[in-house]
Amino acid sequence: MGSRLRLAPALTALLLAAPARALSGVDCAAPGADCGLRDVAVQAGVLVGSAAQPGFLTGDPLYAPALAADFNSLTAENEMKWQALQPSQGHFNFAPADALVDFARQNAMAVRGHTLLWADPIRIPDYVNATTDPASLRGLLQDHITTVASHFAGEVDAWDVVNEPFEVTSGAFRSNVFLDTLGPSYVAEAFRLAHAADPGAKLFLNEVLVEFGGAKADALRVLVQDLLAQGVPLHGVGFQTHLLDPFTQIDGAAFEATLRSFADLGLSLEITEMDVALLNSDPDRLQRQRDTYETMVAACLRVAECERITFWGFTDAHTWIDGTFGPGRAPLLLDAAYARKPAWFGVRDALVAGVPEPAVGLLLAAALLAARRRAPRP
Ligand code: 9MR
Repeated sequence: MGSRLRLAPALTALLLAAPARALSGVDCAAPGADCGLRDVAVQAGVLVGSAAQPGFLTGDPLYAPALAADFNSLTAENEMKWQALQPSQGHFNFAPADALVDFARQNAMAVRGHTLLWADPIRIPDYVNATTDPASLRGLLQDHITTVASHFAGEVDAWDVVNEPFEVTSGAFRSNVFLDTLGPSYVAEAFRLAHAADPGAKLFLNEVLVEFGGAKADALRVLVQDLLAQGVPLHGVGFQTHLLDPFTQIDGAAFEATLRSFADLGLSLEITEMDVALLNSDPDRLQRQRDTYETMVAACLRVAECERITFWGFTDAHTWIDGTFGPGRAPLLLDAAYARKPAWFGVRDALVAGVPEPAVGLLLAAALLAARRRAPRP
């Protein structure tokens, strides 16, 4: 990795707000250094994040300290979704999401907003699904996005504005009340509303199963180009990176090529929801999982526009994979007792390899850039 600077505005903001917490003062690339992932990441010039749930912050004594030790960015796993924030029309409940934002602030973490619009019928409240009059539906969209993005303005540095607009395994738009009522332009409308409510936030399109190229990634690129050509305020693409081992072919070069193809359009990129579910009893599976994490993180670090890596949780004690695929898939970086797995070391090693020499040069540059103020985005 060369000496390119890769300082997301959110990272510089952290350095400005809490330099002592944001910087460990230890050279994490030195042999034997004992650093949390966040300390290595800041020296590599990226943010490293986790999805989190507020119930575990209070209900599991090991959870909060482990979250704060390794991560300098946080995503609400569920609490910023429409269903959670506005379960019935006009009644907003911000308390659980605000608890996560408070935790992030106390621990010098950035916050990713997830997500203003995940329009799948089972992910959206019934009163929205039932609104098939275009003007009324537009009104709901405007109310929701404006209220939510305004509420979190200044706290959330990046929003997944639209999550998973496509079918899971193809580049066809997924049917939902917005597509069916307003047509595909609902995507552009959501971005414009988000930008009007929080002009300082980076706005992302977030998709699944586009990491290694192919027809769905091609379709996403076409959609992105189309939005940019219309002047839609779209600033980034999120690669969810939910991987299954061993059925997914992990190809770091293909991931890098995909990232570059979007970077070439002038976009920021992030890994937004990474986990690697184990599916068999191969004795080497923890090592393979480590390799998968290392390969994907290293690919992100090779692309200057790839600014943040977020995992979909951090301990095998709490993962959506158990509920969806059954127990025993152990997809995350720490085991259920919060001990570091080989996967943790795979991420650490990829981050260490991404620290430019000498690290101090990056830190000085960070301090300079920290003076830059958060300005509205085009
Ligand atoms: O992990 C999340 C799980 O707890 C929720 O029940 C589910 C539905 O809201 O969403 C899961 O997170 C998803 C994310 O929001 C979007 N990409 C896929 C994630 C895993 O399903």
